[in-house]
Amino acid sequence: MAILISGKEVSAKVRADVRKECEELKAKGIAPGLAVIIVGDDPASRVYVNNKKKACADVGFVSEEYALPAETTQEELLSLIDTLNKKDEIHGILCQLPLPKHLDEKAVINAISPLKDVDAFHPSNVGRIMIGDYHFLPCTPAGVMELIHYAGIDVSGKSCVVIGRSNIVGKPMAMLLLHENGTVTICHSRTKNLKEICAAADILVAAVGRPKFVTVDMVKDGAVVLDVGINRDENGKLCGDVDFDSVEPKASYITPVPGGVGPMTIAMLMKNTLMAAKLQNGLS
Ligand code: L34
Repeated sequence: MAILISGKEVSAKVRADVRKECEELKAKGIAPGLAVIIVGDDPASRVYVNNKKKACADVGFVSEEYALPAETTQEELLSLIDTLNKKDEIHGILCQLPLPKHLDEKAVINAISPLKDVDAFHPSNVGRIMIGDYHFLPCTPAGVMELIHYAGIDVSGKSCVVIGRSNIVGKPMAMLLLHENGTVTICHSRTKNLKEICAAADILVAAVGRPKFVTVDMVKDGAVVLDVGINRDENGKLCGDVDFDSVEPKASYITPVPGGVGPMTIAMLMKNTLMAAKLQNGLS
């Protein structure tokens, strides 16, 4: 029986810390502000953006939502980002991904001022993470690390396997584990012997985006299993990348979906926005 690492619980603690610091900033006349841009009407993105707005209200941030129609042009989107880059009351800018196909995600990410880039997706922030000299960490991998710390798990010297190599999760996740002296392997769609590599992991992070992809035969006895996936199963029910029911008895620690990494992504966004407000006011 694994110990469940609750993202609900840990995210509430992170948010409580942010709330307290936000009050202190407000006493100095600084009200942290986050702008969230959502283009089109993807229902999952809508849920995540709503959760972000609620979190802002919960910690005391000002939040602005820019809900743009699916037909928005690249020029219109870049022009909005330019306005927000120059707006003093806005410290963090986030453009919810994925964008409709006709829009150029890379150009949009590049347009956000690195100082307001609370996703840490801008190449300059990505580079800073690579060399370990950063202000912002990408929210999802940072949230996974927070869960690992909260559970009291020491990464140093452990065999860590990340399944998935996206710029948003897999690659930075591997880097953060490496920073804590893990011995890190990244697996992906071309990996040979995926099962054997995963089954040797002390710490296994699943970020593939395929429902119940990680089965019990891929997990070592007593492994720590962190599930980044948010999928729908054959019955339309929310599920992770890990086949929770079969893996849970074999793992030492495991995160649930929902209520695991998802709420942490949002809590870390609050932390980054607070940091952005401090940075832009010469306080950090
Ligand atoms: N720019 N785009 C940008 N930044 C991000 O950090 C994200 N991400 C991912 C998708 N696109 C993004 C998110 O916000 C994924 N993500 C995200 C955020 C919140 C939740 C899940 C993913 C979340 O709230 N999950 C809940 C359940 C939500 C539900 O009911 O569907 C959970 O308990 O896991």
